[in-house]
Amino acid sequence: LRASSSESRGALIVLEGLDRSGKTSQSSRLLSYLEGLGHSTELWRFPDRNTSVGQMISAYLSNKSHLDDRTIHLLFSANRWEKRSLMETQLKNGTTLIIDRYSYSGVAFSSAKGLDIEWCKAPEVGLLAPDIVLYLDIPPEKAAERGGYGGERYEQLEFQRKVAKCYQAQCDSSWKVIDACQPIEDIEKQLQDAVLDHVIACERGRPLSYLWP
Ligand code: DGP
Ligand code: NA
Ligand code: NA
Repeated sequence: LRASSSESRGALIVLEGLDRSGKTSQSSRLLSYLEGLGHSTELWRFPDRNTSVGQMISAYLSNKSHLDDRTIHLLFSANRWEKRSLMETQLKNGTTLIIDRYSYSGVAFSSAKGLDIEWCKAPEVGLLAPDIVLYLDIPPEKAAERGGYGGERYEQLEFQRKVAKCYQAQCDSSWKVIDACQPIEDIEKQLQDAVLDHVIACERGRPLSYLWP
């Protein structure tokens, strides 16, 4: 007899970092790696701009609309909540999810505006907790030098400096911090090494947990 807590599932892998830290391209490489090993894997991102909430967020980020800081905070959170049940279904189906940004972005970007960190964390309570947070660590100045800041609302050096501090405030020993200034292939390899044990532990029945663990 197997307890339900020992059922096989996919892993929830989160990538975090400043804008231009390389999350998006590394997420794709990680997807190819895990698929290549035969693990059912999907790549998601937040904000998910395809939902109606996501379209409101997208309009805000591109400065086409203006919303109160707490209002937009709650919309970003709602955008994660609207995907929560599908997330759980997929994980229980055995699919590993790589997620480009999650609740830690929510807390970092809003507390960087001066909102209270506990207030920022509250609406995330009960979302699924990641099995591993991979933080692509880059000095804000280096990220800005990479260019390709697309001109969205938060893509400014001064603000990204504050966001970096707010990520640091959340970072603990459960995060895997990776120097994002290294060559792309080195980062890729370190991410691969960091996730594999978690994918296997989840396949062997590590129970799901919930924010904030
Ligand atoms: P991206 O699509 O990853 O470039 O994200 C768009 C921007 O939104 C980026 O500057 C990070 C920011 N962001 C992502 N998630 C959240 C969130 O939950 N809250 C806030 N305030 N900002 C977020
Ligand atoms: Na961006
Ligand atoms: Na995102």
